[in-house]
Amino acid sequence: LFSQIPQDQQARLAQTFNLTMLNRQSDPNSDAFKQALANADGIIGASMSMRIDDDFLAQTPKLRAASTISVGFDNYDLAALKKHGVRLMNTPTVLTEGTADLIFTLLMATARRTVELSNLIHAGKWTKGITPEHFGIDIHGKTIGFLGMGRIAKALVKRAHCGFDMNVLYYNRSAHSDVEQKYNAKRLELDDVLQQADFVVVILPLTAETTHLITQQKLALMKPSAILINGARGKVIDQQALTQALQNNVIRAAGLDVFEVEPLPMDSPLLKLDNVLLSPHVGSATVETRYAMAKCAVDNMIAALQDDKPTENWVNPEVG
Ligand code: 8YV
Repeated sequence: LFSQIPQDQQARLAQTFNLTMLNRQSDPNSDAFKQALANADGIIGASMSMRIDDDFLAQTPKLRAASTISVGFDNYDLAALKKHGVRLMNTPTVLTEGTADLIFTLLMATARRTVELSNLIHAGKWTKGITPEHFGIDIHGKTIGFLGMGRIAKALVKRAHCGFDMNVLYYNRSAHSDVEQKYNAKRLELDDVLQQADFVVVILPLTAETTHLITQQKLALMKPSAILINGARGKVIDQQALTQALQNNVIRAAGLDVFEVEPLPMDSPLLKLDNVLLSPHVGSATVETRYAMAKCAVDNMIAALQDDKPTENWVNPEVG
């Protein structure tokens, strides 16, 4: 186990398996760590910063299943998993609504400058009326553009269209007639979404094609009044280019839950900017959602190792 898993879920695993906790504090060079990997039939919950690649899998000769406590699996090398015959399962669905809640929270708080204004009161600076320099921007009735149209994007479209009367655009490899019919969403080319949207929300998986999809040139296409929200992976955006765009007011503001390097280094220039709202990769971090994710990951592992059944969350069915 590479993550904290609730006691009742550990107990389910312990009925069949011998469990070893290997967390961020574990020394990867220690004998105990190496021994645990050498004996592992399954691993649960490797963190985003840990790459499960050929080198890692060379240390796990018995491994048959990996169960990540996340929807994203960009830290797993699918070719290496295939080579070593390791099934990979993830936890989509259970985190969809909770993650959409957080992303919409970031959008609203960035637009209305909630944290900045709260900090102003805490700093004892609310001594006279609030002036236009502190005003936010409207959310309702604006145009929102999604980069990606998976489950989380759809949960966001519902919030934006039904709750805030927003006009919905999206950029995605394939068309999604459900959101087009139900919420009048329009599928456009990337540049058109960037040019037309008041809010751009990045919510697509990190792949070779989406790495640095948002460059300095792409940021320059956005309206100077627009807000960029990233709830996907930091590497989808060239963070240096984004920092410069925020410094030079190429766009109005950004709300970021994910970063190119996590935790965000303390010397990051983003920390000096007022027009960026930061959250520490907490899209799925609620009591209810994290419990559901851990349970789903345990269900996946039991299905793979104990029942030898494919699960609907099996992401690499090419591994037989
Ligand atoms: C992480 C996430 O799982 O699901 C994902 O892809 O990014 C998050 O929900 C969470 O930060 C735990 O690593």
